[in-house]
Amino acid sequence: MTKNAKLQDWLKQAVAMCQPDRVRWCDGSKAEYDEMIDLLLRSGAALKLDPRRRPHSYLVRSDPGDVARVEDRTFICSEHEQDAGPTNNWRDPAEMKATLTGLFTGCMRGRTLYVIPFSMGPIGSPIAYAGVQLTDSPYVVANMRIMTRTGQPVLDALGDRDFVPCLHSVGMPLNPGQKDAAWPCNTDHKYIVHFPETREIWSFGSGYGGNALLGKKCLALRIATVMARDEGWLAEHMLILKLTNPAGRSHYICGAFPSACGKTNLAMMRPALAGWKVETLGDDIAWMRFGDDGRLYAFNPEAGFFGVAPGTNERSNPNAMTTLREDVIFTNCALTPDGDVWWEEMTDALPERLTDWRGQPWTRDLKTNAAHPNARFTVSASQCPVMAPEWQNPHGVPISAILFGGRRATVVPLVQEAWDWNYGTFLGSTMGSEKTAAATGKVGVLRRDPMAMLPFCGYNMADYWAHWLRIGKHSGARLPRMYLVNWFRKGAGGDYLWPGFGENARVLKWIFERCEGTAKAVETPIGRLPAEGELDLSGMDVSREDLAELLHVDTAGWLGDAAEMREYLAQFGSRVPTELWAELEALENRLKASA
Ligand code: OXD
Ligand code: MN
Repeated sequence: MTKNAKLQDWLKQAVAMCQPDRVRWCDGSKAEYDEMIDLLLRSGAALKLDPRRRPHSYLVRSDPGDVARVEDRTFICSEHEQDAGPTNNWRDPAEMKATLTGLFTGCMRGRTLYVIPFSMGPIGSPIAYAGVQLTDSPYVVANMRIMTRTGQPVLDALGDRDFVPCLHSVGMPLNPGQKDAAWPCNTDHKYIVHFPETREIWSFGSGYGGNALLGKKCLALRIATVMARDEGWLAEHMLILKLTNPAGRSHYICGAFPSACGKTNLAMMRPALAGWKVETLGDDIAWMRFGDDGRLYAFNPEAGFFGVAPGTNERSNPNAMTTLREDVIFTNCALTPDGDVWWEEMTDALPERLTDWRGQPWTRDLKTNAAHPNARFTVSASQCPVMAPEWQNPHGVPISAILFGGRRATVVPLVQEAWDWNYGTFLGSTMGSEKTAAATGKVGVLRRDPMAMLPFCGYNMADYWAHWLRIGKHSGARLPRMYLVNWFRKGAGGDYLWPGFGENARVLKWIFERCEGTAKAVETPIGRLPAEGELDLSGMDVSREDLAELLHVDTAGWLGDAAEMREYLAQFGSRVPTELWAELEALENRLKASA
């Protein structure tokens, strides 16, 4: 299987601590996947959807107390508290290890410990990284097979090299004869823990998404940000897309948006502009390194999509709907009477009757959510009809532009271009977004979410900004252009001013043409905005007033925002790079001069 000494030693220790009844090495095969599904069907966690409607697909219902990432139970245990910074939950690593050792001791009694070797990135790629997850959850095994590359080829490529150990348990041991829960978890003791110096992950008590599929947020973001800082690259919460114009020229674009702000929709967009084409390389995570030509090359370390289902439909994301036709694991969606899934906004008309995500009868007069707002689909990227053929390129693709975007009902215009890398880094560092249901907590509240990395940076956020600024000084760098975008601006009446989805191609077209040097911009105090007539609105129904509002520079709003940014940055004290203070001051001065 493997002669990797670290893996063998670690596994031996984990088995002694967790005391599983059995150990099973996962080979990543289809037969193994089917077996895991069978276990979920027999436990009552999953049900098979009608194969005539949704072939080879399953609906899993989680425990109602285990439905989203738990940011308040996510910890960065660096040696020094300052290295985790004020936006992370810090605990002393030795104390945390002692707590976790207590919790993990005997935690897999009555269960099987599965060993999942996985690769983030194409197996054997010089820029991929391996992890090994130990877990007692068949749901995790099945999902990891979709979301990562797994199995013996990973071990073969690993040889004796280092990997990230990822220990996971649902935290519910079984006594002899004890009946299992359909979705075992430990609602009262959840710990999603990262040790950045030793590059280890320990996760206890949750079986859901980013808490449990440890290759995703834990490895490919939190631990990878630390590796990227030390090795001079970037690990980012970004989609990667390829945009091709009618003449057949292409640019690759990355985009950072907080969870549940439409990254998957943008990555798979069907453009509203004739002749333009978007192809997908990734919808959630991008790793970027400099190539020999000084450009930043990005690749997607994942192999599947773990997307938010509610809001996905033939209008918002027709390519996702095609991707989801078969071979999908759905979690916490509603069930239709004819054995298919349903979620809010999937269809124009509300179904009359459903079974809701908790398994309760639902009728439309109830006015409750039938699917959980953070209901998800897990599906292989290879099923997406618009995957760019180069998405598995082991060296990645050269990035021309980076987008930063959040949900902002006010202030931030549809699009603005940064003059240079430092100002772009400033815009990314101070971006805000109204909170969504992807994590537990109050929806709708504005929070600063730097580069959409607030819950995903494995070290002090101020040091992370310094790292971005350092990347900008890389010798011989030919850096991407940077943009702040906002699809979510609302008018006085509370309606969205911009239709979004495929219409966002109009903004992408302007960005593409900026990269080509053919589109014009106007200078404003906040950046460069599309010059009059430069945004292609052909065939689009947007009023002059709405457009003016979308591209309006709200000086008072920005001055208010800048004051908030100042307060936000101040919490990081002396670690804030001086360049960011300088950018903020210059922005305020430009705004005041124009007021
Ligand atoms: C995700 C998230 O699951 O950001 O991608 O929450
Ligand atoms: Mn995400």
